[in-house]
Amino acid sequence: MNSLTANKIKATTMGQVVKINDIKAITPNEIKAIQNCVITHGVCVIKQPNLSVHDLNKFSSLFGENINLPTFMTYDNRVENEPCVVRISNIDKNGVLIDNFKGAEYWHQDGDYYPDKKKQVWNFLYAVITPKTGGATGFSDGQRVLATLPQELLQKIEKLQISISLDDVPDFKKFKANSPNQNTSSCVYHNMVQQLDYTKTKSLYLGGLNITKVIGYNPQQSNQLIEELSTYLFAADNLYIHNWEPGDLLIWDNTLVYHRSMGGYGNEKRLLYRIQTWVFQ
Ligand SMILES: O=C(O)CCC(=O)C(=O)O
Ligand SMILES: [Fe+2]
Repeated sequence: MNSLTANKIKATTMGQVVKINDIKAITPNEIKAIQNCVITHGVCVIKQPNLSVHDLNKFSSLFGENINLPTFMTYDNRVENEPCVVRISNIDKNGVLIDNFKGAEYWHQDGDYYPDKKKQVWNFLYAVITPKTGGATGFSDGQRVLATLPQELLQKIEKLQISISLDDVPDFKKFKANSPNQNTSSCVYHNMVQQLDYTKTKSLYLGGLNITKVIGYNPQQSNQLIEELSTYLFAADNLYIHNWEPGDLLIWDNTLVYHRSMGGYGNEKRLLYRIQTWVFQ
């Protein structure tokens, strides 16, 4: 494991930079260390210039089963011949700039719309073109935040569940309208505070904050509680904002951290490749 060191990004439990010499020649020990890093710190950053889409696909499949998403969940921007790789970009599949693109500019947890075991999704996001202004990705620490909540609030939410519907996800709605035959889902339910088999600590799980509903609460009570929790979740010291450089690879566990595009890049070009993986346990 000589080639791998992990450096704290800032003083939260979240986010570590992991150095590996060559991702294409990764060793079992290095894989284990990256797994531990993501599970402990939620997000891990690897600097790895010139990674091909094919190499990225191969790399992420070492950690789980790469997900072949239905088209309406891909911004209709899948990479040709690599069905599990999606362009997170304001450049469409024909190379045309999408004016004023604002995908993913809200706090969410990918996979919240799957039933409980299936929501254990890791994202692999790799930067190819980064804008000069804006275009960062923000993360909020769902593990650390629990320690910052007042005891009474923690006790209350430990008994609560949320519901999420795939039909409500803002980024999917537009594409779903164009493909009415794609399967739609009913609601799924999750504990608001959870401990997964493979993680070391509990985390606060709200899913996409703009679509989550607290079970047993009316819409106003539900929104009020989400707002109260948001003040802790999005406190400055519970955040990590990643300013991308080409060649950065970020890996995160969607059950442990929240993420969003921070936007602000106007019509400057931005191109990231993303793979989602159902993590092996
Ligand atoms: O564009 C970003 O910064 C985040 C994209 C996103 O939500 C994702 O990769 O799942
Ligand atoms: Fe996302």
